[in-house]
Amino acid sequence: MLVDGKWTKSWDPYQKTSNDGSFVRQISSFRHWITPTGDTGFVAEKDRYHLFVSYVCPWACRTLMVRRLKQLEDYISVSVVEPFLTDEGWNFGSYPGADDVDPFHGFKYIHQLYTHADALYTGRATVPVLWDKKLNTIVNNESADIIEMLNTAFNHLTNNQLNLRPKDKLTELLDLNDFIYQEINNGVYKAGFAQSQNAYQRAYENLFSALDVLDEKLSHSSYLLGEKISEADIRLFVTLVRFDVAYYSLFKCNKKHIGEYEHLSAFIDKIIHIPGIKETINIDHIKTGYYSVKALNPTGIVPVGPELAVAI
Ligand SMILES: N[C@@H](CCC(=O)N[C@@H](CS)C(=O)NCC(=O)O)C(=O)O
Repeated sequence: MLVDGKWTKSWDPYQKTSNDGSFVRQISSFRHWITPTGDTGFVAEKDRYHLFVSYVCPWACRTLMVRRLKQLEDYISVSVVEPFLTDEGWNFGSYPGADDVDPFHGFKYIHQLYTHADALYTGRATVPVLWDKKLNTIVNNESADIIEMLNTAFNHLTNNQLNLRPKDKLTELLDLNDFIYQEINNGVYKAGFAQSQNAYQRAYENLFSALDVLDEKLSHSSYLLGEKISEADIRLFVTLVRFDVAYYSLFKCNKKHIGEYEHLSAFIDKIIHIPGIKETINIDHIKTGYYSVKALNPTGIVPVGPELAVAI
C-alpha cells in the first residue's frame, strides 16, 4: 500500500483484520461526483472520463456493466490492468486482454495514478479508478458511488432512460444492496480471507443462507426487484459469475456451486445474454487473477476446471 505517497512493502491481500480474525475492507477515499451541471467541479461531458479496471475485480466490473447498460462508451473510455497482483499492486502490461501502459502518463502501476492525484496519499491503490482526463485527477475510487453516478449524470446527453435505481422501489433496493454487499459480495472475501476458523465458518454459513434466500426470491421474478434489471442485480451478478470459477475452491465457499442453484444459474444466464455484458467478463483474467494471490495459493497453479454450468 501507499503511505504518504510512498509504496511501502510488497503487496499483501489482507486489507485489515479485526480482533476475531474477520476480514475488514478499506474505506474508499476519493469521493467526488460527476453531475449534469458540474456544480461539484466535475461536469458530465463526452470523452472526459476514464475507468481503470481489472477484469478480476467484481467491484470494477460492476462499473463496466453500468457503463455498457447506460451506453456510456463514448463518454467514458477504459483501460484494463494485468490480472496478477504484483509486488506493487495492479500493473499494466502485455498479458492478453490487458493494456500495455496507462494511456495518459505512461505509468506502469495503478498506485502511480493515486500519487499523481494526491502526492501524499495513504491507503491501498484499488480498482476501479474513475479518472478525469481534463483535470488529470481521480474523481472517485468507490464503485458503489460510480455506478450510482453513471445511472443519472449523463442521461441528458445520452437520452438513455434505463433507471437502475427506481425511486418507487428505493427502500427495497437499498436494503437488498446492503444485504448483497454484506452477505455475498463481501461475504465471499470474508470466507476467503478469514484468519480464524470461527470467522471463516461464520462467513460460510451466512453466505450460503443468503444465496438460498436470493435463489428463492428469483423463483418469483426475473430480477430481484421484479421484471426490470436494477443495481441490485448487477451487484449480485458480479459475485455469482466469479463463484464457481474462483470462490468455490480458492475461498473455500464449497457447500454448493452456483450451477446447483436453479434460479441463480438462470439469472446468470439471463444477464450474460444482455447485449454487451459478455464483454465485461473475462474468465481467464478472473481465474488467473484470483489464483495468483500467493497467500491463498502458494504454488500459483491455476486450476483447469471447472466446466461451467452456464457457458460464458
Ligand atoms: N471499495 C472499493 C473496493 C475495491 C477493491 O477492493 N478492489 C480490489 C480488487 S477486487 C483492489 O483493487 N485491491 C487491491 C489492493 O487492495 O491492494 C470499490 O468497491 O470500489
